[in-house]
Amino acid sequence: MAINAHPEFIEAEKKFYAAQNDEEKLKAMEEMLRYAPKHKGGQSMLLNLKLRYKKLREAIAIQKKKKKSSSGGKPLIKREGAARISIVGMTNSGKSTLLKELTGAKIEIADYEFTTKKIEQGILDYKGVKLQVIEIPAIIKDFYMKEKGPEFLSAVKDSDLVILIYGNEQERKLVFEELYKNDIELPIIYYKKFSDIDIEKVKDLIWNNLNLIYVYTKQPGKKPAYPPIALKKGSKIKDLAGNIHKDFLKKFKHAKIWGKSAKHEGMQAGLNHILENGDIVELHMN
Ligand SMILES: Nc1nc2c(ncn2[C@@H]2O[C@H](COP(=O)(O)OP(=O)(O)O)[C@@H](O)[C@H]2O)c(=O)[nH]1
Ligand SMILES: [Mg+2]
Repeated sequence: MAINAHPEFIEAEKKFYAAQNDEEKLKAMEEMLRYAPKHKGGQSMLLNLKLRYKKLREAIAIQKKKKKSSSGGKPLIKREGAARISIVGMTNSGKSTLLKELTGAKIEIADYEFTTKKIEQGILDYKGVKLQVIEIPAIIKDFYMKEKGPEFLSAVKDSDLVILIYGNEQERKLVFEELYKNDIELPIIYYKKFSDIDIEKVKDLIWNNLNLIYVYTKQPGKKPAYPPIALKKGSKIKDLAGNIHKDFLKKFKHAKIWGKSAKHEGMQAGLNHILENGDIVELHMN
């Protein structure tokens, strides 16, 4: 592209286009700057190159700072329950309202911007399973550069599911980009702002996207115990037994199963039997 460019410059430019990451790009740009034509005809190109170099150097510095603050420091909020769900969206999108509807948390809801400056949380009781729902303060462009942005984002990263509330397509994209730019690649439920969906349906939708099952344990001759126990989908009886107590695994004789995974009521099963949502399991010990 450059007129009367040094062969070194052309080499450096090739390196720039072949660069695999920002650091390599920056190095190539340094070389380009060194060998860029300094005559009058090349001035605007040189200026442009300097500007691009500065921008990239800043971007790399921010990335580094971000990594440091998201890996160090203690989390803003402790994990609770069987899973964490993060509600994200721009300001006034109805995040606090949804959090309140899902969990009954007492939080401030007001129609002025940026009401929530810290993470709010509540516990959603789904058929006896406790799930942590948190509300992240309003997402804005380049969120990670804002005060506490990295900490808020790492709370999202530490979730099992994201609910992204949006008003229009542009908002949806902006919030998604902010998550994506920060390597948050979690399952997302897109929730249109102020949509009047039955809250029980929203709870089911959340549960169905969590990759969890709940199972009831029972003792012989007794009713199933409440609350149920949450396990990862695909869990086996040995996971359930281990979850209750180490000794259960050692002393295990067999289990009796009622529910979806049982071929018939009270079916006898061993440690490798795969459980299904809503199963009732009776553990027999030696
Ligand atoms: N019309 C309508 N307004 C709502 C709805 N949900 C919340 N709002 C109002 O929108 C404003 C912002 O709600 P809020 O939940 O605080 O949003 P946040 O900033 O995203 O936490 C408040 O005035 C709410 O009363 C809804 O479903 N319909
Ligand atoms: Mg709020």
